[in-house]
Amino acid sequence: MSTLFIADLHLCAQEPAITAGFLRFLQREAMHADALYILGDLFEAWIGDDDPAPLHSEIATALKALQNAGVPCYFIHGNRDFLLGKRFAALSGMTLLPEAQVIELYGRKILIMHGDTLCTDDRAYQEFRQKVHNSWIQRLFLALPLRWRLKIAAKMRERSQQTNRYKSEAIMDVNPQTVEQALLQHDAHWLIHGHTHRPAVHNLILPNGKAYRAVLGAWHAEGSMIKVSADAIELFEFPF
Ligand code: LP5
Ligand code: MN
Repeated sequence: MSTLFIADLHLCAQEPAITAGFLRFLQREAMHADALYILGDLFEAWIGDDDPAPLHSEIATALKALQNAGVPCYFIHGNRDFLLGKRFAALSGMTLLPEAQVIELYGRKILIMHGDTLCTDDRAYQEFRQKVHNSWIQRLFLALPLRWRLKIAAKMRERSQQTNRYKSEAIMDVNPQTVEQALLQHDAHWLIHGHTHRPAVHNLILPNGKAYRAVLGAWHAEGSMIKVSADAIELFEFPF
């Protein structure tokens, strides 16, 4: 048996093929797993659990079916869906996890995160993140009418795409020292994350021995998943 990890599907109404691919993945793969971990940016943008977008109930129903089939599903927020809340978690049967979580699978301790907090060279992002993770700012935002929230989110997406054009690729990747600190702090030798959209398994040498950083790919023309079993931790790209 195995446990599956995915991230960065960026589901939205404009990409129905990815949504269809995800629904097939749930049916064909996840249904037969010990558990499914979704490590953030499941959605392109999340402006509150009260958003009546049909996609949200479609995904909640499919995820709930997974739980009803006995496959637990866990969720770590990404930088696009950090407002996904208890109401959607209950509807979908997902268990919300903190931004960094150590799990033990088949005798291995694995640190899981979305990955954006590892990109510490991107100071502008880290400052932005601090602001939008302020509980009062979030409460204020969620109290706004939905149409205002849609406009603000669109503006944020636009500004992000604009600023990203002028950022170096290196700045938008993880900082190696930050990765090492995270692994040492959590006493783990495996790290699985998403966010950077740079799928790979990296070998690391820590002061206390070998370690591995496994990065999930974003879902575009293909899906990406990491499969953890008693024998191996493998990264897969697959047609959905
Ligand atoms: O997301 P992506 O891949 O483009 O880039 C990310 C970082 N950008 C972000 C911003 C998100 O895209 C915005 C999503 C909004 C949806 C949810 C709305 C919830 C609102 C909640 C309010 C409480 O995460 C980007 C990183 C990149 O990853 C790589 O790591 O570089 O970081 C940035 O672009 C941050 C910029 O440097 C600064 C952004 C300033 C945005 C200011 C918004 C002002 C508009 C407000 C209108 C009222
Ligand atoms: Mn992300």
